[in-house]
Amino acid sequence: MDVVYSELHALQNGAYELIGGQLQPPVEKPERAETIRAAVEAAGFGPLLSPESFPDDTITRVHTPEFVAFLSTAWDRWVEAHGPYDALPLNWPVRTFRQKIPEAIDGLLSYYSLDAGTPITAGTWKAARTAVDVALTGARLIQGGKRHAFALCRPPGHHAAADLYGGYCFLNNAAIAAQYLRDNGAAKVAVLDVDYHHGNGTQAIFYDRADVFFASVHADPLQEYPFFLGYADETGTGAGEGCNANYPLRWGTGWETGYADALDDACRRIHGWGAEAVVVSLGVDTFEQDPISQFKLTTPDYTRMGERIARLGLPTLFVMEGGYDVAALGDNVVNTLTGYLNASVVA
Ligand code: SP5
Ligand code: ZN
Repeated sequence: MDVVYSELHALQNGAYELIGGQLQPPVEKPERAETIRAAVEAAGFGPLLSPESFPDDTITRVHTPEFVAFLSTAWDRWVEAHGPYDALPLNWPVRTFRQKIPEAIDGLLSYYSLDAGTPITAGTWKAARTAVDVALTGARLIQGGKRHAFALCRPPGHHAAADLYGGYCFLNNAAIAAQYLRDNGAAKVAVLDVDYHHGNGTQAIFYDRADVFFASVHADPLQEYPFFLGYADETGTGAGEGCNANYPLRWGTGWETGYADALDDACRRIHGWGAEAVVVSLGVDTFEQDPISQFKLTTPDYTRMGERIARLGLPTLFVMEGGYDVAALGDNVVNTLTGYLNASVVA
């Protein structure tokens, strides 16, 4: 399986994350992508391909031009105002506030963000922009006839909406890849999101559309971040009614205790809908030892996950999302891809 990777991911390297009331080193750190790259190479996956450059209009098919302009200039404006420290928002336009776009950089961070856990640093734009190229290079391989590819994206993307960043995500790599597949020949594309957290950004981007099906298996937002989207009654709207499927699962869920059944149902829905290709938002933060998560998947369970995805029988682009137990990340990703490959039926 081709693997697309760029070392420029390391340009995203925040100093701190506010987590549980403490400033700690971020869990979303460069070692994540490096350990995955080493593991997939050691497991014989490859070749390791560098990303091609894609134009900005692939991004603005999914994100607003204003948001892209903000992200690409935010660091310089922040440094001018405050100095070279991680750029973080401090308040949000929640209930009772107006949705105005402010002038000051602090206000812009507030307007365009959904949390304070996602630092914008000197290298954020370059890293996020490159992750899009990584995803699109994978999408182009699929569009060109490959049955599968792995886009080793970092930073991740699935929390980013048309004009929102957060959850360690800036640009929605998987959504941009799905849109690219739509724009280059596939009439119906599914996104299957198996990250522990609900893919609120991807859902929001495609919520009113009948040409992209979004299915997500994730921790119940009553208990878990991002809290305000990802419920089972979110089924799509307008033309997109029936094209969104959420599987919220309670803390403590394991493979045999709800996860496998939810994944199976999500895959059935994607198959029944008639997807021509699937983009998998591959987060492995469902792992039992993940430092910020409460599911109980084990390393062997990821082999089963890959096998189930393979039984869709669809051209498949894996796009890396979350997963924070660096010691096990490599094995969990390799098992997913190996399970997929060993079970895939060549059409
Ligand atoms: C891509 C992705 O996986 N983003 C996840 C962003 C989650 N950020 C909030 C984390 C809050 C963790 N709270 C639990 C702490 C347990 N010690
Ligand atoms: Zn996650």
